[in-house]
Amino acid sequence: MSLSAKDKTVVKKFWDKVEGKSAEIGGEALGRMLVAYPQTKAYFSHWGSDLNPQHPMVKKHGAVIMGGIGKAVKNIDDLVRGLSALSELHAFKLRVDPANFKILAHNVILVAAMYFPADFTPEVHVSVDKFLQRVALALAERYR
Ligand code: HNI
Repeated sequence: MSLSAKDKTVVKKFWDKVEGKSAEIGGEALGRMLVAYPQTKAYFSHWGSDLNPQHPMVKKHGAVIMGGIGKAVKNIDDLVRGLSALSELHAFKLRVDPANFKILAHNVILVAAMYFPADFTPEVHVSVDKFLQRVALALAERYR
């Protein structure tokens, strides 16, 4: 399932569109993940017990996560290397179950589509989905 040259072009172009709204999109994606997949809340319990999507830390961290996605776009030709430090952090320090990367990827693509419905053509959908699955895989790389 490697990314084709066309996938990479499509992802970069869509990211150029999305980047300006990425903090908002990330906050909403993270907030939705915590509501729709409540098992993911366990990792953020240090932010307090009332982890609703409006929580300022959720909004703030949404921007941080999208910074990670932006880094992935920049390293699209070698995601494993580009995301290696982030993978190590999630594996050994944060101890996030890597199954959750796919769950967050799903929420990110969903919210990006909500924000940019006209740009989110089937062609964009397939390439961005492939890209985010590769990001999830690259983030799981150091779990061994
Ligand atoms: Ni994640 C911290 C990027 C998925 C739980 N995460 C980060 C940071 C980045 C980041 C960037 C900040 C690193 C630093 O401080 O140097 N995370 C990403 C990306 C994805 C992802 C790109 C997937 C697309 N993280 C997840 C998932 C979970 C998760 C799925 C849990 C369900 N991440 C965390 C936690 C932290 C974190 C917890 C630390 C939060 C804190 O308190 O600062």
